Amino acid sequence: MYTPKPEHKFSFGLWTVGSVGRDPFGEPVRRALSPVEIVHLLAEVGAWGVNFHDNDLIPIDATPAERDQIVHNFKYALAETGIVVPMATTNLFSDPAFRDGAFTSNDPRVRAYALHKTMHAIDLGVELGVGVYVFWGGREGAETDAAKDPVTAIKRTREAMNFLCAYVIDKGYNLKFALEAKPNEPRGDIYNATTGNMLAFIATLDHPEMVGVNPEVAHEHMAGLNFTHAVAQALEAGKLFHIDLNDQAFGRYDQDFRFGAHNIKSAFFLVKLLEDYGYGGSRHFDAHAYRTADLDDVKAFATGCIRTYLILKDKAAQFNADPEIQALLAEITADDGSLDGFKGAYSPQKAAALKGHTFDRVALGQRGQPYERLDQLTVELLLGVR
Ligand code: GLT
Ligand code: MN
Ligand code: MN
Repeated sequence: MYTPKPEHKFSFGLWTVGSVGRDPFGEPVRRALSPVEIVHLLAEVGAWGVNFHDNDLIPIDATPAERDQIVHNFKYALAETGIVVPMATTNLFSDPAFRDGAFTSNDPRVRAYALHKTMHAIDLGVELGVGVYVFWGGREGAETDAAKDPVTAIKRTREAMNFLCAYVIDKGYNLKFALEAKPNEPRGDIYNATTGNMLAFIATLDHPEMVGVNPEVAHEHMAGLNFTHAVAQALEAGKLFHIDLNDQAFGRYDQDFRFGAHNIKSAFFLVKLLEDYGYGGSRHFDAHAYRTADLDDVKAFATGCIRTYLILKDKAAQFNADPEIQALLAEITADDGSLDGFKGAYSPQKAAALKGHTFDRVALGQRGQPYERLDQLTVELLLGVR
């Protein structure tokens, strides 16, 4: 019943199941798996796709011959397993060259190098069949606003995105961009810190139709925000091109936990939103196993992400079919049609009639709503007693 199928579009980044468990305070705890080994691991747990940063696949200092060999081996593993590559991205944050950011660096040579590196990485992604290219800003932020004018940073980001959109158009690639916000890591203040910021920024680009968002659960939670609402805004705007699923306790360090590991209820409302609105993109798990995990436990982690999604998808269908829940929803949203004349588009007549209408404000304020009952039914459904 909770068996993953290709149509579910479950994907993982090479850096996710491949994480060696390094953190700011500790050394690796697991052996580094090769990209080929990771592809086989993902096939074993029933994933559909694998995503990568350019340097997850090809070391930054690889020779052209090494690159070709790696790509050849990777393609062979993909063909052997049937795993696809739906998304790729650029590592614009690990190398010391990017210590002051990439597209927003104060050093024009670094900004040019970031474009150079991204164009090569886009070529690589397209060679492997990706349809979505993600931009997570990494170090596009600041420790001190004395060093960089934030308006300049926005303008530099726009210039870079416009350049890269034009590159994709020029090359005739069938590729969409997805911008991923994160508020306060690895620098304390990152530009375009939330999905909402990204959506507003996209509207200012030369080719806004090519660019959407890649919201991540943990990143909105780090900002103390409701992730489902951020995703709803993106979905409603036709901008949800990709999604990074994981989990994160509010107020903690960047945890990248297994999907549903912490906030089951918000994970449920997220899955319900994605399924109710027929989101058709990747369900990408951008998460890491606990640092305590060994290889078997990494597989349990990956399987857990997938199973939790599928269980919650099933719970969403149960919610939509539950007579008591649906009766409550019908009661909550009931409309006797008596004010239909005021609905819809503006007209001066409608406005005048609405202004002249008498409302019983006290009666409006006396109506209670059974949201406690509804929420408790939701909790009981999630706890498996309905
Ligand atoms: C990094 C980051 C993620 C991004 C990845 C893509 S890398 O792990 O924390 O949220 O999605 O660059
Ligand atoms: Mn992410
Ligand atoms: Mn993250």
